[in-house]
Amino acid sequence: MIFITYYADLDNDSYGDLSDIGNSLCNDPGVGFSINNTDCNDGNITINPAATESCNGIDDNCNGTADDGLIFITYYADLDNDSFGDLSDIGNSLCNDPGLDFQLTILIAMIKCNQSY
Ligand SMILES: [Ca+2]
Ligand SMILES: [Ca+2]
Ligand SMILES: [Ca+2]
Ligand SMILES: [Ca+2]
Repeated sequence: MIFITYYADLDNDSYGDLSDIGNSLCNDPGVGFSINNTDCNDGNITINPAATESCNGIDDNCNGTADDGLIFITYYADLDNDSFGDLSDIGNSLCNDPGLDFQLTILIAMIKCNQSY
């Protein structure tokens, strides 16, 4: 008899639940189980070690860090939408473009000193 340790894989992404201690079985339990336990979110099929990290504040690829490997740019509030960021804003480092109301260039932010114009 060959016993293999199987781990619950509830989302069926082929990666077992990281928190599962596993069951040593001599028969393949089939769907819903995996021989690894590397899935950091076994309730979401798009989150597993093979996933591509996307900008969402979540650790998609289960390497322990959210949004790692993505390009972060510092954006500054631009409430009057004149494309010059607020000089007094300390800025936000973001991996996605927040759109209008923000401007990304620190040099431009330094030039603009009055957001009411
Ligand atoms: Ca899984
Ligand atoms: Ca998963
Ligand atoms: Ca990650
Ligand atoms: Ca992410």
